Amino acid sequence: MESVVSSEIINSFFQKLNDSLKADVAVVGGGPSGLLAAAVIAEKGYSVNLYERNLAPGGGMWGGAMMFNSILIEENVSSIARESRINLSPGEHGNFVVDSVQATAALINRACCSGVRIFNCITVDDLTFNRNEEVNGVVINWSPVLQKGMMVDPLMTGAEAVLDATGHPAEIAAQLVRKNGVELSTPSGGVIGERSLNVELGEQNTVEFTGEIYPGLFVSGMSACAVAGGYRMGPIFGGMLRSGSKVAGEIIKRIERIR
Ligand code: 48F
Repeated sequence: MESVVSSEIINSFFQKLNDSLKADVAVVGGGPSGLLAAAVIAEKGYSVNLYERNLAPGGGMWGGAMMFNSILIEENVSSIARESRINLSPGEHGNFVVDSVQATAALINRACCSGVRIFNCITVDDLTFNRNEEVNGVVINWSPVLQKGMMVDPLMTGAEAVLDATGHPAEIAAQLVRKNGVELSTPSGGVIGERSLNVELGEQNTVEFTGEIYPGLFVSGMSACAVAGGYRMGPIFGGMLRSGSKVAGEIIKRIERIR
């Protein structure tokens, strides 16, 4: 019986890993914007891998603000929230107050139910290029391997579009510029870094700066703000959901264009 249990786990994981080697989309980071983008793209029938460095996807959404586990969502994002089965309670100024644990669990559930292949404990360490110097995949390794600094080579998986949803550090975009000296479609051509906090403009910037910053590489959420020099936002998550929804549409457009 013991070997049967192990065998079923090993077979199902390696089947999933093998199926993931050539996906339509690779999402890096399982915060709110990455989870929503992944779910929306998968719901349209595309294959999506989502890589999350930590044990639990969810990013910075679980803990609310300063670990008070409530967050706000604006009225104009209520339809996305309802589609995602996030429970909304009316707030005082036209916003909704949301339990951050329920909201995070709902986004993870939506991604899982839509067929997104979630790989937790795996870090995206680098990107791959095609002959036209466009991004066409990701380089992955077990998070503990990287955290321990072990000299173990990674594996690669192909994707027609890669989404950097890594939050404040914009890790993948920063890595792309640092290693390859390429120009991004930002005002400076590089990763500008996020500004200090402005709730209103931070929300706007997150959505406005969401999109393709280099052929094959997209940014969403705080990564979009950080890349383009946008304001940091507060514990309001509507912008994250709008960003995820916007980038999903743009990624699908790219895939349809290059096919
Ligand atoms: O930061 P994060 O929650 O991303 P987001 O969608 O949302 C931001 C908000 O949570 C909050 C905020 C709202 O006011 O400012 O911070 O922009 O989640 C990013 C996820 O990416 C993972 C990281 O562990 C986190 O769960 N991640 C970061 N780098 C990598 C990664 C990487 N190289 N490979 C895999 N996962």
